[in-house]
Formats: sequence, structure tokens, C-alpha cells
Amino acid sequence: MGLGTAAGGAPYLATETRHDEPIPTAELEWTIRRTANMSGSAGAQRDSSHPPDSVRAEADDRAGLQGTLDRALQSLWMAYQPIVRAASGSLFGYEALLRSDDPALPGPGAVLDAAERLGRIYDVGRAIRTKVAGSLQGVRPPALLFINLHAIELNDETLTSPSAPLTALASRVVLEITERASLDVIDDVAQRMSQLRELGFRIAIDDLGAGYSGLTSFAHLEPEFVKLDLSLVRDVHKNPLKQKLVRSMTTLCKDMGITVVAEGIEVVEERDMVIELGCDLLQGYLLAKPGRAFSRVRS
Ligand code: G
Ligand code: MN
Repeated sequence: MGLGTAAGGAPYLATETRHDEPIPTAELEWTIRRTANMSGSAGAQRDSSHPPDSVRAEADDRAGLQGTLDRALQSLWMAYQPIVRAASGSLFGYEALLRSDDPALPGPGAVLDAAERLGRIYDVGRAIRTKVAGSLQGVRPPALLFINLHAIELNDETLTSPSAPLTALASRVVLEITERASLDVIDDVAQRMSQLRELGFRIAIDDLGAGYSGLTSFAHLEPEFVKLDLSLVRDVHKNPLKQKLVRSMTTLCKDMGITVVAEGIEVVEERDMVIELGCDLLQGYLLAKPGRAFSRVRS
């Protein structure tokens, strides 16, 4: 992988507690009860000067998790999985995938869950972008790098900041926004999209077919790429309904000038079927597993 970037040294890796952190439920409930008790009966005030054990336990837990997440952020690394052209099998780009070997937060799901609980998704995204920027020299142009973005990160100002590590490299980067999350959390989607595009970033809708937003994300994001979720790809050669869905997506996307990526291809039959159904780009264990290095693609 060759990622020598010291995560702790990067200016975007602020690890201090954020001001907009959600307050843990038990703490909040206790504070409300305590405030209410101030004007309540003497009996109700009896135990209000100290938080109960459950509140202290949750606060300790949270402090511990902060430290654990800080440690995981220092040691996280990125795996890279090739994306290839359906027509020729040649390399089109790589998807960067978060990896964590920290025993307390093993795997990307654990890191993201902890970050969500602590209101620190921005810290994780910034760490990822710093890592990816440091490794982009290993990707020979015109190959592109696809990076997953949590929808909430569209609100992060550093995503478009001129001094952010990825900004100068934006034309080599595709930002994947998952269809699983709602875009309602974004203050002004259209304005953020145009800022990103001005810098040269391209946009992909990720996991299409797995979420709830349907096709509204097409209108909001106007993506250059659509990535079909692996649930649509799995056994597609055996399932006429999946074939119809994939065919209608590729027809629609062709009409709109959008490139379609089929994700999670594991067997030859799935690969051959998605090619027949009009997918432009292919990704999955059959082609290449994610790895530390920018691996070559089997022909
Ligand atoms: O949500 P997103 O599409 O970014 O998730 C990609 C995930 O899918 C990664 O964790 C990656 O390791 C995994 N992945 C990549 N190729 C395959 C595959 O062929 N099969 C399965 N089951 N998972 C895959
Ligand atoms: Mn993805």
C-alpha cells in the first residue's frame, strides 16, 4: 500500500471533542430530571446532586470509546479494489476501502459505528481522504480512485477547502455516495454538488438497489457513475427479475450519459450476465479482491 502518511500529523485529523456531539441519552435524561427536580419536591431532590451509576458508566464508556477511536484512526489503512472495463477487462480505477486492525474496533463497520455514536464521522472521513491523497501517486493516470463518502460528510467544509489534501487531486477522484442514506441531512445538496464539481470531483451513487431513496438520488446528485448493489448482482444469471431490473437501469443510465458499475461479482456467470445486460464497468472478488497494493487485474 505504501501509505506512510502519519495520520496524527495531518491538519484535518482533529480528534478533540466536537461541539456538536450528541449528548448520551442517559446523561440527557438525568440532566432533565435534575433540572426538573430543582423546583420539585424535597423527596425528588434526594438523589439529584450526583449522576446515578448508569450515567457515570455511560460517560466512562464514552470516554473510553473516544480513546479507542483515536487509536484506531492512527492505525487505519486503505485497501484498494480494481474496477475494470467490461469491454476489454482493462483497469479503469480502484475503490478505496477502509480497513482497521485495531482489536477494539476491527473492520470498517466497527470504526464507523463508533464514530457515529461519538458524532465524529468527519474525523474518519478526513483521515480517509488524507490517506488516499497520500497514496494517489501509486495510481497511474488515467485510472481513477473511488472513495466512499458518508452522506453527512457533504456538510463538512473541509471536503471543498482549497488546502484539503484531496482538493488538488479532485479530477482523479470519484466520490461514492451511498443510496442507503437519506440526503435530507444535507443543508443544500445542489450547492454542495456544484462546489464539488467545480473542483473536479465526480460523483457516484453507491449501492443502488439496496436503499430506500429510490431514484430521487439521481435527480439530486446527477451522478457520472451508478454502482449497482451486489444484492442485484448476486445470482443475476438465475433470476429473471434481477435481469429486468439491471437491464432497465443500464438503459436509463445510457440515456442519461451515466456509466454503470456492477459490484460484488463473484462468479463467471454473474460477470457474463451483467456484461450482456449492458454494465460498463465491473468490480468484485472474481476480478480482484481488495488489497494493500494497487493490484494488477487478471485478464
Ligand atoms: O458499500 P460498498 O459498495 O462501498 O461496499 C463495498 C464492500 O464490498 C467492501 O467491503 C468490499 O470488501 C466488498 N466486496 C467487494 N467485492 C465483493 C464481492 O465480490 N463479494 C462480496 N460479498 N463483497 C465484496
Ligand atoms: Mn462503495
